[in-house]
Amino acid sequence: TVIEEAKRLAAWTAVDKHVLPEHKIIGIGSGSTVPYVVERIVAQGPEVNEGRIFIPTGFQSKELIISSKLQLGDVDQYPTIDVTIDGADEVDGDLNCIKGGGACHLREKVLAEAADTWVIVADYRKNSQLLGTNWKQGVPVEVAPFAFAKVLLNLQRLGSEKAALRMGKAKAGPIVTDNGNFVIDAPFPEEQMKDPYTLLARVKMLTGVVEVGLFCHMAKAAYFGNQDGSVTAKW
Ligand code: DER
Repeated sequence: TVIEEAKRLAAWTAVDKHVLPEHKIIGIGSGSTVPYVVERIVAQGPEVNEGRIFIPTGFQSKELIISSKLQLGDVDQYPTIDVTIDGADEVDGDLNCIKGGGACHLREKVLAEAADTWVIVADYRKNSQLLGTNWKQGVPVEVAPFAFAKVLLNLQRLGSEKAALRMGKAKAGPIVTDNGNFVIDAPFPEEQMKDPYTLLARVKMLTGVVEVGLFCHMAKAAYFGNQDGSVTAKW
């Protein structure tokens, strides 16, 4: 499909530009765009990948590394990472992102921060000027299950009237993250989304919040595959 081709285009462009032979410790994000990143890295050949270590951002990411027969490593062993490539739910004009559509944003943010270079890959649907323009599901907030009701109330008081616990589709009850936590999806008014860094700070401070799906001032570059086969790069 056009969207899958756009994801592949973004992923291949980013790998060709940012995953160089001298890069040995590589963070692998989560979602449906990242498999194209791994596909392109594998295509660099066994000699280049010999001696490289790949750090996952969750269960799905780990399985992708294993099934691609790449060497798996843990962030405990490699606290600093050469380059991490990941997807996003939406990216604004300053490279701030909403992430967490796949409920993987805690480990994703750890690896984004640990990386010398953090790069986003996505299809054209994620390329916005203002967060919340296309991604209407709200800011994903990972919370300790014990505190979810309190955090829900405090998010509503902070301005997210429609904040709601993310429920399973093929599972009765709320989804549970790779870390054993819940996720609240919190849509905020445009006014607040204009300053994602302030919003991030306010939400992160709420007791019981584990991590917030706003990644501000972290990305070095973002690549978006377009419907016409071109790539838009933002940096
Ligand atoms: O959960 C996340 O942040 C993922 O990176 C994800 O939302 C991006 O998903 P996609 O690559 O499947 O669009």
